[in-house]
Amino acid sequence: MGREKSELVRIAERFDIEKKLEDVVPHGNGHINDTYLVTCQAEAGNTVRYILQRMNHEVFKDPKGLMENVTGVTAFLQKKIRENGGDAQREALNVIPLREGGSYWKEDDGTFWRVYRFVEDADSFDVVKRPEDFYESAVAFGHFQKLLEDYPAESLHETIPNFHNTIDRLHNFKKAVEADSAGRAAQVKEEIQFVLDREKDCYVLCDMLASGEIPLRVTHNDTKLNNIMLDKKTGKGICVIDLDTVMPGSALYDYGDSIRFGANTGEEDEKDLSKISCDLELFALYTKGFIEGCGGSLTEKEIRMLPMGAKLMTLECGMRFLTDYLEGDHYFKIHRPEHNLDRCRTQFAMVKDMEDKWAQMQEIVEHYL
Ligand code: ADP
Ligand code: GN1
Ligand code: MG
Repeated sequence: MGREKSELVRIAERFDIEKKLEDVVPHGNGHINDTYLVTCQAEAGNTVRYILQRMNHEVFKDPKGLMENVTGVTAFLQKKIRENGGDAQREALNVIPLREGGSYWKEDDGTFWRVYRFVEDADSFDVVKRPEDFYESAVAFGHFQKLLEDYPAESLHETIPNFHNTIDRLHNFKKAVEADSAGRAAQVKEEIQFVLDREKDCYVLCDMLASGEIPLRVTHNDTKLNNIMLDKKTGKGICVIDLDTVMPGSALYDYGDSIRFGANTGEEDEKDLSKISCDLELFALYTKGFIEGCGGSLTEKEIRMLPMGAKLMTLECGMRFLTDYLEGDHYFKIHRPEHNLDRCRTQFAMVKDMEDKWAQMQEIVEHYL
């Protein structure tokens, strides 16, 4: 992250936070933004914490539009939470405005910054430690989508165009193979072939959305387990975070991306591929929780397609990691030279395992039809 603490303090103090700032430290394991935890002392003597984030404007080319989405969606969620008797300061993200007004700060160096209230007494996990946590995350992600059912979708900016357009991702992948700008293609022939063998799959969800067979909804689009805060006391999914990609999409994206990350028996960047598989118990638990959380809003076709959602989101993510590796690692943060390649390999191993378990996955889902 490489920023001086004094610089971070100066940026944080532009926002309407408690006056006595005590510390700013790097926080979390996101692949996109730079995240910091800000600790302040309130006048009453209690500690108040915030999240300071540098938005990645290479990834999100329109930070203004992005923040319009975030302020719109969080205000909408807060209103619904209040109407249902909930705590809107905790159950939705709260954007802390600038002292001078506005939801984000642009530094002279062209970087973009924002501050959220820190969701206290809650954890976000990088791996499933207890199956019930995964179940609760499913209920919360399903419910999140249900809450946004009547959000005015036309008002949302497309923060990353074609984000889960798997056909477009496939085209970009092929371009990256062709260009081979980092000179790495020869070294990953097997991985390239893995995608080419599954080209047809890449069309399935896009075609169904285009024909209207499955509906376009307002979705989160980045539903990995560390994008939800689980209440330390109750274990419930208290707050969905990382709202940068809330856009029109398919319920199958949200469901699928959670399975991709959380139902994997290994970590996203595990080097030992014998540790990677799709845990069918976790798959079944998440399926149950997500369908419940969606509160009856999923169509029969969507439920039938859940296994395909899981497989395609995993294939797509692996293809994105491989594309980034081929292009010289400019998109996802990496912490070692072959990090993106390792990530790609876990995703493809997960896809392969899902293919082997396809009949069982379908059987689990059919239970809900
Ligand atoms: P990225 O887009 O880089 O993934 P996130 O918004 O997901 O960034 O933030 C990274 C991590 O910081 C999250 O996984 C979570 O652990 C933590 N985090 C982010 N926002 C909050 C918040 N409001 N309260 C508590 N923790 C948060
Ligand atoms: C990124 O931002 P983060 O770390 O929650 C990425 C997702 C990928 C994920 C893979 C905006 O999520 O699409 O599925 O990494 N987010 C963006 O771990 O590209
Ligand atoms: Mg995140």
